[in-house]
Amino acid sequence: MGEKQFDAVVIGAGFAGLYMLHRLRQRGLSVKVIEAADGVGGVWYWSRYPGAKCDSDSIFYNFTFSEELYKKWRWKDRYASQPEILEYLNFVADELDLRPNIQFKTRVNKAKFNNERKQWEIETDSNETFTAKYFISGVGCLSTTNIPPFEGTETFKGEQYHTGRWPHEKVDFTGKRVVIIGNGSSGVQAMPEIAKEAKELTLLMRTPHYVAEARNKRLSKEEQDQAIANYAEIRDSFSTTPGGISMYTTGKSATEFTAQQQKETLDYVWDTGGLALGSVYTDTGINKETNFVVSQYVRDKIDEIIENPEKAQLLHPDYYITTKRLIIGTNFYEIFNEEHVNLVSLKENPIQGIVEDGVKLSDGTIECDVIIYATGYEAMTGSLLKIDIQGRDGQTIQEKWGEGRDVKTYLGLTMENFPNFFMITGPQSPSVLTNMPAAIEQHVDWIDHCIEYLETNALQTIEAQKVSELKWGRQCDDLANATLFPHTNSWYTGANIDGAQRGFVIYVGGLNNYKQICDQVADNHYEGFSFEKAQANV
Ligand code: NA7
Repeated sequence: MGEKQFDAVVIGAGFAGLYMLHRLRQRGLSVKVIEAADGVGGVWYWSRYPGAKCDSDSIFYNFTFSEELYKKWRWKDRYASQPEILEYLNFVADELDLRPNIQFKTRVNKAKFNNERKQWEIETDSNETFTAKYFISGVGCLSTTNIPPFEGTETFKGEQYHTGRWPHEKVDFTGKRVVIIGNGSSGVQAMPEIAKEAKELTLLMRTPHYVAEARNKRLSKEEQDQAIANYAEIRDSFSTTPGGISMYTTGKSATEFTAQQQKETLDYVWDTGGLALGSVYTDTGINKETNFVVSQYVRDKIDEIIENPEKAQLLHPDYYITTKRLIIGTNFYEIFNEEHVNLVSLKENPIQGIVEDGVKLSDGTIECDVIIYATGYEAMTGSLLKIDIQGRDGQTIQEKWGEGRDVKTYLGLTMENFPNFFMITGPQSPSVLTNMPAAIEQHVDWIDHCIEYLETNALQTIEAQKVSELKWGRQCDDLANATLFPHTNSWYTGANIDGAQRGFVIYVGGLNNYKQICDQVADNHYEGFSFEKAQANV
């Protein structure tokens, strides 16, 4: 066993795992990070599809825990592309010298809490067993790809790709007929790039979505300097705003403005770009009247941009805007004015299966050379459920969470029966509704302080009480039920996957409020948790 025994084992070398490693190592603990890929980056290692970008403004999409580290990095674009984010995470790994503690090309298959030794035993696909007092998941909430079980995929003679598992080599679409299934963020970002090369591009669309203009651009030297000078404000926004990012807002409901004022404001937001369509009014997520104003604005924009009224109509979303992740894109609606870009609504014409020369729909086959599955992820719980994690008495997460939506956690960070196990960006935390690095810094800092508390008080384990889980679950549900979120089928509810269990598993009260709750729990000596004391050596 020797060197395979650690104080802490962390799964994943994305934003979460890298920062967790840094913090625990600074605390003097021995740490091993286990990562399936052969490099750092997490989701940004895998999602290499053309056009892949982050939808948070780049200057917020980084760590802020170290002023020195923050000031050494300059983003090139307003929205960072996947290669640039991967470069950033490699820069962080190098600056903090993190690689020696990371074991790459290794996947955690199983983890079991040994109640006698009060240790986690973690097994990998390389047939190694690691033991650790603390076991921490940094697997991410959008990392296990969803490929719908279409019949006949193995019979297709052309190329097939999932956006979240894109090859490292460039895929050449020149002269090819391409079919893309899915128009979430990945499909919307990829299509305009693929349309530049492909002979024909056809979107198979199940649900039309709201796409706001990104207005991406190169950052000037002055803008980069300004971002660096604004370090304190940017760091502050991580903990004082609901989304861990400063965004434009009127600070009011749309109902407080005249129709003309609404139009002027929304024009401004559309022209300046980004996710501000979601933040411009304070009640878009809870007030149907405001929601309609913003939703209708986008539908009108679609009609304005797309020349063919039938296509425009097919692209009209009809759910409450922001109850699915708002998509930001560049020239997405515009490409439907190009002759070689086609749109098929699956509502009237569902997919029957994949055949050797294309995709078979109920009214015929669309022949193609390439199929792209931009069909998203088993969001929130998929990656944790893929691992056989057994807590006390062999209870598994699968048993605890049912099919994955009957989630029970305390603060989205811990669970009853799973001592010393922590989840970064777990379900029932606010993370997916926020600027991820902000949520990750908050989670990691809380876990790190919790471990410090255990170590300084000679405590062997910490474990959520059942009653705390019940109360937290109720708090999450009550908050969600006061919003429009549960009205919409989305990956927030698990409804993106056919036949999957439904359930809304996100804390919607905002990162700022969530942080206060977590801090209060810690200040009250980890209220709602139980502890076991370390046995004194006799
Ligand atoms: P998303 O946002 O989950 O989008 C997946 C898309 O694939 C969406 O349009 C789905 O339609 C569609 N889909 C999924 N399953 C099927 C089947 N069986 N048939 C047809 N179409 C299907 O994933 P992305 O990768 O684009 O983005 C994920 C997140 O990453 C994003 O929100 C950002 O936060 C970054 P649906 O809407 O479910 O009807």
